[in-house]
Amino acid sequence: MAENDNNIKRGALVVLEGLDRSGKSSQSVKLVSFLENTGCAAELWRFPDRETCVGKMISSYLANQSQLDDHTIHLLFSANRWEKRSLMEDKLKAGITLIVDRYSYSGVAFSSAKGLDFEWCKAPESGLLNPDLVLYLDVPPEKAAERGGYGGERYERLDFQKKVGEKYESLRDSTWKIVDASLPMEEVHKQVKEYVMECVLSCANGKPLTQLWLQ
Ligand code: DGP
Repeated sequence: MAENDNNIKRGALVVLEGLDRSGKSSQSVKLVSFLENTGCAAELWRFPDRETCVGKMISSYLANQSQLDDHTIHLLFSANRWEKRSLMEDKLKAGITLIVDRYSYSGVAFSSAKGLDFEWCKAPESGLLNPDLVLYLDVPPEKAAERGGYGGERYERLDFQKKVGEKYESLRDSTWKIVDASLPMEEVHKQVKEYVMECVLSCANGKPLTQLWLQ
């Protein structure tokens, strides 16, 4: 599949970000089945990956079953992405598109919303794979809080989610695609799949794989 390191024909790394209950997980599932139906190899990934040893520690923390220092849990979330980095690279190079529900941007937004230094939060993410597309599902925190199941985990508090939203704004750049996630699910899906198809085609034609936040 590789032509050379700078211009490889490969799968796309697509990341969905947004507040808790913004609809990322539902849209990720719909996207993967849409891509599969069009004959495009795709897999659904999510971070944190709660199946690994590190992921189990994160899961216990999120369920308020364990307490950890804010810096420590930040580094665990990052380690959880690092432990999957080489597998992600192999899949992309094998032509598989990865639809990833949360990535490094969640890491920085959630931890800096707790008061940790923004640049410190970015540092351990540097060198992970750079997404080809970041889709931000934009929903007012009040509306997200009305959605089913809210409040079950550590970070699902309205005041905190408002801060997370502000941090996401600081992280956004002009390449992010912002989707109004207050719209009906099918309307959101329509917009999301248009962005994704364009991205998938450009990666299939050959695009360098780059690293996140390297100077
Ligand atoms: P989810 O499985 O997508 O519902 O995510 C679980 C919670 O963890 C959610 O409130 C967002 C938060 N989260 C996800 N990734 C990170 C991260 O890297 N760092 C921190 N501090 N929180 C994260």
